[in-house]
Amino acid sequence: MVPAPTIPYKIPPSDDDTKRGCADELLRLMKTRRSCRFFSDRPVPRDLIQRLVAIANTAPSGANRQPWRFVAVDEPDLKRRIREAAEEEERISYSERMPAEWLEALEPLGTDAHKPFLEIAPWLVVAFRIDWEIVEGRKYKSYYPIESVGLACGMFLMACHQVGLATLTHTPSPMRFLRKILGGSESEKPFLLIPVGYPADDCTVPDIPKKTVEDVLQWNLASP
Ligand code: IYR
Repeated sequence: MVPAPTIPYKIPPSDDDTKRGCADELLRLMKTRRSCRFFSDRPVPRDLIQRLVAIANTAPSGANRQPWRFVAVDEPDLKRRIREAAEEEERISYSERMPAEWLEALEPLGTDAHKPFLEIAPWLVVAFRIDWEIVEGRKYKSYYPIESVGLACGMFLMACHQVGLATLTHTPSPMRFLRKILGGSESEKPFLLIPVGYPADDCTVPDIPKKTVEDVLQWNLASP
């Protein structure tokens, strides 16, 4: 392949104080984002989901291959089948597959194998990771597919929150059932199941702390 032609890249100028104000405002908003496990059945229009996936689709990706596909599900029968299959896997996970240490780590979240939100949330957006694609008979491998689809999902979550929609990053494990139910080629692996909607009126979330920026940010060399 030859290098693509180039086009100018510019960002609208703003002064540092404007940037500080924007960053502080965005931080204030993002600090209010929580994983939601109690959804309302209030509908969310399909075109909003399309807009949010379009935002996810702007994510950077290995060799610009965009190794993701999002399947948006709102049909009640499909949601019911997804819930049933997820709960079946989760029952085994909670009772047999997850070691005691993992179960202990989940205790503060109060999760169990019961996943009614999979039927109640108006949309289940399933992100698939694409490992390769065949285009006009030629096979194109993905590069850094896990990182890439993770970035796209992160941008999707942030976009949902910005427009006022709640999400959950749900990973019923294993997730093979999602391809069986939703179809797709063997080059696609379920990556994340994201219920999207509004929190139920009586929704609560665990009161758990986050690390501070000082905890997670190192400037230059580690102190000895
Ligand atoms: N998939 C299970 C267990 C679970 C695992 C992790 I790591 C979490 O952060 C939360 C839950 C479930 O969804 O219940």
